Amino acid sequence: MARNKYSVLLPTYNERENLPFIIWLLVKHFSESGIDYEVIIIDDGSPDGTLQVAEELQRIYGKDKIVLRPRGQKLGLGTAYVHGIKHATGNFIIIMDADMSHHPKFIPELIKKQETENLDIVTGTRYSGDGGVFGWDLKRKCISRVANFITQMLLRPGVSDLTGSFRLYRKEVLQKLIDACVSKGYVFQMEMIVRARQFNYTIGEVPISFVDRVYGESKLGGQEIVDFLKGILYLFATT
Ligand SMILES: Nc1nc2c(ncn2[C@@H]2O[C@H](COP(=O)(O)OP(=O)(O)OP(=O)(O)O)[C@@H](O)[C@H]2O)c(=O)[nH]1
Ligand SMILES: *[C@@H]1O[C@H](CO)[C@@H](O)[C@H](O)[C@H]1NC(C)=O
Ligand SMILES: [Mg+2]
Repeated sequence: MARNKYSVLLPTYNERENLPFIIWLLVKHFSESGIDYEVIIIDDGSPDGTLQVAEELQRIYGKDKIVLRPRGQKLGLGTAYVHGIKHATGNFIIIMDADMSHHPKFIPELIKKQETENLDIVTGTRYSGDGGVFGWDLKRKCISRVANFITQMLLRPGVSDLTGSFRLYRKEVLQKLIDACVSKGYVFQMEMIVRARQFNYTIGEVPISFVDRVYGESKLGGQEIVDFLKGILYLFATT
């Protein structure tokens, strides 16, 4: 059997402080478990100089491990994945945030789950087993819980964490889902799982602990919540 290769898609926008640490952890956990990998950094013209930090990291860890696919301006997360997957050479794709909310130590667990059950998708979940959220204030915890609850009621996706974005996909599965998904922003991660159910892909879950960003700014505001509700209703109406 051919050996698997894992391409990590790492979108960045103003992650200068976080990037060296997340890359160091990724390299550490991949090399310790003897897993073949590459990290594709998709920086959207961050004004804080994230790209220069990424270039330095590429010099340290090598061009085969750290791949840079920058874009000139902030074009959004959804299209960052579309852009990144085009350059991925692995047969599996891992999607995660670069702000240290998603710890690379969970990656071997996602991979093991995929291998033992031969799954199409494995998603990190904050809402079952040992999973959890750290560093969020009560307001944000409530918003996240309520959003998840509403979605569970309306869409019955059979997955406990819909808005999380720490996931492992077979490459061709992710490509099909990206082609099928229409929503943007926060709803995107949720639509991916809802569509995956429609296509009858097999999905597994691994409990993860999610830690709020220490460096950099959060953007969750009233407009995001309104967009999110609109997105759920759209999915409810069309699936
Ligand atoms: N390439 C690219 N990356 C982005 C863009 N927006 C956000 N990101 C990155 O996508 C990941 C998730 O974004 P976050 O800002 O952490 O979103 P969040 O986790 O919902 O919110 P906070 O962590 O509270 O700010 C991070 O690695 C960001 O740097 C974008 O427009 N383009
Ligand atoms: C998924 O499975 C259901 C039930 O077995 C079936 O009716 C449906 O046609 C399948 N959908 C696809 C896209 O294969
Ligand atoms: Mg974040």
